[in-house]
Amino acid sequence: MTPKPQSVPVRKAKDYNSDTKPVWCPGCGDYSVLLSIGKALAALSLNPEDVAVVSGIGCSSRIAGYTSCYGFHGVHGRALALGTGLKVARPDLTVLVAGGDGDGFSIGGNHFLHACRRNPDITYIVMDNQVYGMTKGQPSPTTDPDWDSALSPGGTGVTPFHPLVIALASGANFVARAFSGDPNGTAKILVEAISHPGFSFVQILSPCVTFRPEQRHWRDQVHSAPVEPTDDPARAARRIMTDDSFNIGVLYKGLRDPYRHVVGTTREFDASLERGFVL
Ligand SMILES: Cc1ncc(C[n+]2csc(CCOP(=O)(O)OP(=O)(O)O)c2C)c(N)n1
Ligand code: SF4
Repeated sequence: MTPKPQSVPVRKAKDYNSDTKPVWCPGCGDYSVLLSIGKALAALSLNPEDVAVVSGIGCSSRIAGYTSCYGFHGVHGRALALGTGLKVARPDLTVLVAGGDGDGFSIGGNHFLHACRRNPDITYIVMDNQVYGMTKGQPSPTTDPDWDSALSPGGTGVTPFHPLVIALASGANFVARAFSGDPNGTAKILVEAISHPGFSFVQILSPCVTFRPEQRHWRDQVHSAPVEPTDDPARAARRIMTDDSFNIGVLYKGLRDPYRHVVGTTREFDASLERGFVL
């Protein structure tokens, strides 16, 4: 007798929403990012209890509480440290780390470099709005130098951080740029990011309509990347350095093996060391 095929539960994006209603401003790009994450997890048929969403602090970092997956709303800038530790302890979980450009590239910048370098099999989603939304509009590392605002009169004059290139130089194994206003396109990129081994970094241009209302025009500026992703980090970096910052798509897919913690290889703790430090 032919065995009956196992039925896989068909899930929809909304099955990954928690009962907590988001408090983002109407029109904030982060609503669509939440939708895209749900669509990606549904496309991958992942059970919510097999996924953890880890975040830091910021408007965008609230996302961890808005999914029905395990959520860890951590401290400012430390989401990648938490997410890396979780993946090492529970390699069976799909770990998504999510937050903003302030959380990830200012206070969390050091963790960003070393997460790329360590290459744990996690996906890092940064909702980049080039501003600190939660604390009322200070410039972030990705803000243009001439952005004139009440909190930065005349602009900062400081060269912006280039997260995609820095990720490549630090060893990230997958690099992509997405736009929150295209939830289906973003979901497709997230499916690829989650499925690719190692550290996957997805920068999602996600407008802050309150402090950067001009970002509503991103919709007219974004366009598909004109080339296929490469596995050559130097080529990817050159392309990204010379694009117009609105190229959307998977830009780099590397071949590095992800970090794996091999249980049982840690050396026995040498008690004589501890005795040496006794006062
Ligand atoms: C240690 C610490 N320093 C500063 C803050 C204040 N703070 C909260 S959120 C935030 C920036 C958030 O910006 P971003 O990560 O870009 O997120 P957005 O709100 O724009 O989504 C800052 C500086 C804090 N909560 N903790
Ligand atoms: S302040 Fe900006 S980033 Fe924060 S919820 Fe409002 S629109 Fe979104």
